[in-house]
Amino acid sequence: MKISNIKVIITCPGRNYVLVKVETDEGIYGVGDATLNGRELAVAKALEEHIVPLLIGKDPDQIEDIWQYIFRGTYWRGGPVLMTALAGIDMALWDIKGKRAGLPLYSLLGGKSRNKALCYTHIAGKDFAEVRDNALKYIEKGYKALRIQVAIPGCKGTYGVSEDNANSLPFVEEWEPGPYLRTIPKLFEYLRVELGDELELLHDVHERLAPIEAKILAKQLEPYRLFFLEDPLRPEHKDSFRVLRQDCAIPIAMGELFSSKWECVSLFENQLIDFIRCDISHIGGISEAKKIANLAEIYYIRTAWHGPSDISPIAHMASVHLDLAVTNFGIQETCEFLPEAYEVFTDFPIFEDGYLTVSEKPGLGCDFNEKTAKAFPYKRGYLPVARRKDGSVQDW
Ligand code: GCO
Ligand code: MG
Repeated sequence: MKISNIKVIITCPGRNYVLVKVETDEGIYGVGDATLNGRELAVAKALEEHIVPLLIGKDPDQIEDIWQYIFRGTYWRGGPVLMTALAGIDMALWDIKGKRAGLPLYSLLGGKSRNKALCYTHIAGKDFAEVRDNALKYIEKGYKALRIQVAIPGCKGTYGVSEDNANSLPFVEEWEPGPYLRTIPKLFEYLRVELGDELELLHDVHERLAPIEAKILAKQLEPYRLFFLEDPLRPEHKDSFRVLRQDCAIPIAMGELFSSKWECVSLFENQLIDFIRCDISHIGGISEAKKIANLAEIYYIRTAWHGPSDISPIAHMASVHLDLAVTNFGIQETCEFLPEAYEVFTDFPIFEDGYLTVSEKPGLGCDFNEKTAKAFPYKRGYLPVARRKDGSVQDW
């Protein structure tokens, strides 16, 4: 079997997605997700101009060799754009392998370690009462775990709380650590009273704090028993996690900004995090994610793959296959897709009573309709930018 053609399709069924379709001379094809929010065209060009020409004529069964060839066979390598491009190819190759074998991906990864994957989704609100009301709606749907964000008083626009953004240029949020640090512990104190002890609560700091600020927050959140505190710090200086870790009993999750397994090593070896949250679409795909999960297993660190709505259902399916297969699974982030997405994609992870599963279809078990994908053309879009009240740029 040989790779005969690779299509890169950019579609916007409510959100922009970059989809990869690897075709073979025997008619079997595989699909992958190469979406990088706000940088979609950069990934698409990297694929079309630099990566696809290398792969025509190659044997799609040789996933590891193709991965190494794209990553190590070139001098300039790594980073989010190239690793997202590589992820799109890697997923499509695993999809082909599964279809050839007639087996779902989880089976190729060693089979099921569990029958279903505990998941969480995002809840936000303009004030505490709105957060509670939204949480109750999702508890009603069956969710056992929720990631909670709230608008910060005095700050225009807050991470996790949606804002209308009519023009396509970045919305400018205002953000200040002081009000944030005063608000969040009170929010979780309120939620434990209002929602009880059983619900698993999570919070995403989104890398906005300095090390000592993160530590102050983590200490104050200890009594509310978070499932994890996500991305308290930026990934650039991993030693800062020691500040946070010392004398603080709160599970820490990290990894959505990572592009490779090497970024995980010092956090694992020094046991500075408890959950690894890489995005399968941004770290080079299923092959790299499996290696990361195996490295994490040594330290009893569990997986919590990134699963927001800005990656496509294809990547979400890949994540759930891994969740079912790896022994050190922790939790899976999930989202509700917009109705237009159901016109483009054939399958989505199956949600039932707070858990996710996948169908028994071979490979990833998700396809997309090229014709309808093309009917939703790319729309330029940016993530917001955050500034302090004095006008200076803040990490987003
Ligand atoms: C998460 C992430 C997302 C990001 C988004 C940016 O935990 O799901 O932090 O909410 O903001 O993926 O593109
Ligand atoms: Mg996050």
